[in-house]
Amino acid sequence: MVNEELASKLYEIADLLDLDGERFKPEAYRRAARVLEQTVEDLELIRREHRLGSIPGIGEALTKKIEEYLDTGKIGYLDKLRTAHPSGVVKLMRLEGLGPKTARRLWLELGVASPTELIHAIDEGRLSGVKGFGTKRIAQFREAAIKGPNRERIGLPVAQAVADQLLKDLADTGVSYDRLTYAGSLRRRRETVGDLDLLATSPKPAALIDAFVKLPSVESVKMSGDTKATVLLKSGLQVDLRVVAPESFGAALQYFTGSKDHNIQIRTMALERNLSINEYGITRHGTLVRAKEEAEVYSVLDLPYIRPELRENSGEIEAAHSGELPDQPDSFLPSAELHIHTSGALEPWLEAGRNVGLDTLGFVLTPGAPDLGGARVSRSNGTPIHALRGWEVEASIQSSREIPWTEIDYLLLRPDASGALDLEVLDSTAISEHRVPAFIVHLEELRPSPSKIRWDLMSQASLGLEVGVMDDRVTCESSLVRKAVTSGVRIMISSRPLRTQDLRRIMLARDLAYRGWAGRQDFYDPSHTSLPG
Ligand code: DGT
Ligand code: CA
Ligand code: CA
Repeated sequence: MVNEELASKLYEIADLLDLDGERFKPEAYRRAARVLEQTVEDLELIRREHRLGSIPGIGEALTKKIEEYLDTGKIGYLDKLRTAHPSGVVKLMRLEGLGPKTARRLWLELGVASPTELIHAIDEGRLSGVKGFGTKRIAQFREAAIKGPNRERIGLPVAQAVADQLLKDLADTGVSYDRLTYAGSLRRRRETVGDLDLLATSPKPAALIDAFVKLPSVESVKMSGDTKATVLLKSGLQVDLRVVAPESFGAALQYFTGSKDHNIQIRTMALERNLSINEYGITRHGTLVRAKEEAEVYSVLDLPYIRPELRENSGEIEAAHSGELPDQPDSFLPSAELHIHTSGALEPWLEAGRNVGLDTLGFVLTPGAPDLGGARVSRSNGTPIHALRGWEVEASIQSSREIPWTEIDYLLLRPDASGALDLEVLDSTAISEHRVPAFIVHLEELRPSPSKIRWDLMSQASLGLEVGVMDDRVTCESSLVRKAVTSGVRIMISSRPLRTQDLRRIMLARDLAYRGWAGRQDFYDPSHTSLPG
């Protein structure tokens, strides 16, 4: 998506200007980048209509750079900045916990110009005694330099599976703890996860840490202390475990869930009210009041609880303040899974669907698929569960004659074999005449990028968007969901199941959609629609 690509370029400019010690410009670029990230309309379109200047925070100089980027795919100013800085210093800046300001100090004050030089400087003791660099911080620098700038991120569903297994393994050791959960980007349902952050309370912290570092899935122990440990799993994923005091669990959970930007904004708000918030609790007039529950952090600021999925400092605090947060997903359970391809028996699917609380399952008709026959509602074993018949075709079909309209309950439309999604040639008249709900699916197959999705056409033709969670990744970014929702497009969540047990992923799909600001009314729910037949 061109908006996001450009935003990342602006962030890079801001970082490089920070490295130069510029004072106000970096923040101006970051502000503009954030605005672009949240702009629903494609920049190409805005530009064509000469409306770039009307985007808040985008002045004349930035307009020129945006136009340059749209025309040439480059920003000369950024290229100049890139060549003006030693690449090693840029790598320093990208290390975890460093950032441009620290990299600048290391570079100018100590002549350290790369991660390798940083390790040498630390080992020679050249950082000791330097203002602002305590022993702890220096140790973190060294660890970050060894790890290097680019850790690979893993897909949300994989991270969730690893975390579930880890929590189960820890429980199976029999070690005692009271609370144990994950925080960080996994809890925020970010599409990819850098590392896992576990948080616990326990009557015996040391025993819990000990059991944790000895789990069979642990490859090596990077750090192990009284209340905190960091390990590398055999799968390559890093996991931090922190054991905190029970009275501070809520504050710690809020702190380690992040995102960092959200927390900064929350703490700034607190300071304006003469409060200070950290991972232990809330301090008022010099007295620390611990926060056992996370919601206390928000209620002390007179805010409703903001769910982790939204904590990206992308308007959620303002929305909470004005009562405009999307409906919280705990109040609405997923009701349907419409994207099942199977050639096996139906009964195990219906059973599994019922177990995760679904009331409707949709089977995509293909040669060899099970015959639903007249059995539209299965009442065996209690709660009734509806079985629907779907049909999947390429969205670019120009003729709707091949679609067995009278036999199907809904339509799934996917990109064509080349990955293109051409909604202009879609026969939307036929779809609306047959009154069949239709959804765009398999967004993960879209090439080259989703920037060309015509939200206006989708909304006009009442096409819904599939937000799916597959085995190893998600079908689309939540930023795309946000654009869909803003354009009035409804969301159809799917666990993209290959096996019956995959149906459980539907919760993750719901959370991901919520992360894209989809509220209750934005979800497609077949039970609220009268079905034909
Ligand atoms: P990841 O692991 O890259 O997918 O993303 P996160 O958000 O899990 O980041 P991580 O693991 O570095 O830190 C977990 C949370 O801890 C983060 O979201 C906010 C909090 N946190 C960590 N370091 C800092 C920090 O230096 N300042 C602030 N304000 N919060 C931090
Ligand atoms: Ca993390
Ligand atoms: Ca971490």
